[in-house]
Amino acid sequence: MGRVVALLANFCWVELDSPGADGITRLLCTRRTRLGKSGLQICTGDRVRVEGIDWAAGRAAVGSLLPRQSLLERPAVANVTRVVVVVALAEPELDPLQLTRFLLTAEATGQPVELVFSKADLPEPAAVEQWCGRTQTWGYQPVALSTATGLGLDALRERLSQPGLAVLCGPSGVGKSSLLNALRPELELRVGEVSGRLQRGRHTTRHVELFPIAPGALVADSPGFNRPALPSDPAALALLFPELRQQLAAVSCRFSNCLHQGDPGCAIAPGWDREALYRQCLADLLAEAAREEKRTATGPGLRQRGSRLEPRLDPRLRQESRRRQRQQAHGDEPLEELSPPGPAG
Ligand SMILES: Nc1nc2c(ncn2[C@@H]2O[C@H](COP(=O)(O)OP(=O)(O)O)[C@@H](O)[C@H]2O)c(=O)[nH]1
Ligand SMILES: [Mg+2]
Ligand SMILES: [Zn+2]
Repeated sequence: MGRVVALLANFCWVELDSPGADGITRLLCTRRTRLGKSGLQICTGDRVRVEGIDWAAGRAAVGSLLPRQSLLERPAVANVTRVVVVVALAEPELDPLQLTRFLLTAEATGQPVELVFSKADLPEPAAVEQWCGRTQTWGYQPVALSTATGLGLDALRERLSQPGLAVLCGPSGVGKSSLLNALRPELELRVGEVSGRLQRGRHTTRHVELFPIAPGALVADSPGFNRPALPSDPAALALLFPELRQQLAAVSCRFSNCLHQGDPGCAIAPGWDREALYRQCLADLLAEAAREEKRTATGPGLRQRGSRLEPRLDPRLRQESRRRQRQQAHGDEPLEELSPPGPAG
């Protein structure tokens, strides 16, 4: 038994629950892209049984996957017990809508969510206070932190040292890798470029890697991305806002499918801080759902282009996919480089 701590193209590293022959704790395992009848893909964080162990070579194969307790969708990490959303107070400028989308993805795991404001050395102290106070009204207990001055590091280390699996997520460039380095100086993750390093080499991955920071406590650094997806069910959105969740637990709306936009009989009084952000997310989610419906209704058409067949795209979809490509080209961090398969080092 063990846990997948890093994924490579066709392999994964599995950290064993208890050391095997010669004290080996980590095995390089082959994996099928999909496991058995379930069709599930292995994620970082998955608990697995390994088989066919070759202790001398440090190799094995993933035999089966244990049921997941939770799943963070992006970055894909299974069995997360805490999600840490990291946004910078400056450089890059804090965008409340982007922060909200990260918080929603985090809340969707059903696990405790921590909010970290990084680069607290950059803005005026009043601005730090203002963001902390504001997000407290959202239902969070934020930590303002600076790896430059050391502010807030002990507070965060304490929260992350409990047994479990915490994932750092947030936009690129906010200081996630710097933060993990500061919590674990011996790590030396590459700052300002890519996170994660097992050995040198040219295997690429877009996946996450897990690092122990205290006994039983793992923290995942993840490659940044800038626009997390929204849930697909509009009625589920409100429950991902802690300030609404709390009110709705006490009083329910007159209509069970209420989208809480201030209609008569709605339990949510207008004028709350994230109301505009909530409505923006709701509008984006409905637009995405409409696009999806249109796509599936039309079906996957093909068109002839030169000698090739290529998928026929709705012009709006085409724009969307160009936007995605741009986002991938500029917004996301570069691919991580990982080692070629070899003995664990
Ligand atoms: N001023 C300041 N800069 C920071 C801080 N933490 C990280 N940085 C800088 O922010 C940039 C991005 O950091 P990195 O850790 O790679 O961010 P990541 O993309 O979220 O992993 C680097 O140039 C860091 O030196 C901080 O606390 N204060
Ligand atoms: Mg990084
Ligand atoms: Zn309502």
